Amino acid sequence: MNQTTSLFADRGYLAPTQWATGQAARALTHYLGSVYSPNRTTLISNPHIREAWARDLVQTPALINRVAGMIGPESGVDQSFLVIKWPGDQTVVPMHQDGLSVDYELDPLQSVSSWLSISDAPAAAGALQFALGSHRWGYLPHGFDETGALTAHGDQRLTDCEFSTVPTTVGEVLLFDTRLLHRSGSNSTGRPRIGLNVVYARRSAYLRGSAATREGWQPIRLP
Ligand SMILES: O=C(O)CCC(=O)C(=O)O
Repeated sequence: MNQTTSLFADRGYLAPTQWATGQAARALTHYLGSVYSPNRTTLISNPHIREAWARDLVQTPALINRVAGMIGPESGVDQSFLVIKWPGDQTVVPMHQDGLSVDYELDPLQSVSSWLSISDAPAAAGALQFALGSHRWGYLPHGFDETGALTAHGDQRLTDCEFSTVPTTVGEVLLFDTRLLHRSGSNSTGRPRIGLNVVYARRSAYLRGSAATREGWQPIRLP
């Protein structure tokens, strides 16, 4: 096992790498900051099937080459999710795992989660937080909270589980296990915090559900 593989196996995520140069990524920060309205938290499911910027982003060569190296070239996008936390936005994303919901479950060895930092995401802006090693607990029960957000519950280990904050800068991407518990806090800075979560999976990854029933499923095209 090389160092990268063993880090992924131990703590459940890889150190951030670049999906784009800061300059290219900042152009997208400005674009998204101008097209969406700052009235309330922006939450958009599967933008890659409707919007050109997201269609390009999920196919970014620097990202999909790594994904293909981890789960194989015959993979696709399972889902994407855009979150913009506007300045002073109190919204938090509760702890959850990306590889399951009521209607599907992904084999963690045939799927991988990613989170693309489309703006800087320091701790104060609501950076991603991981419960290191929690992927080894397997999938936990999930339900929807009062805001409609998917959240893990019903396991004693959730009560005292600790989260590590992983600040990122614009143009970086985090790759993590689809069982890794993660969450994010509010944005107390004066700038929007923009991130795109993309889950990649092989067609054969579906332990429940199938690629055919996933709204966002789309094969990746390697360069
Ligand atoms: O952007 C965030 O703050 C978290 C997004 C996330 O965890 C998800 O979409 O699964």
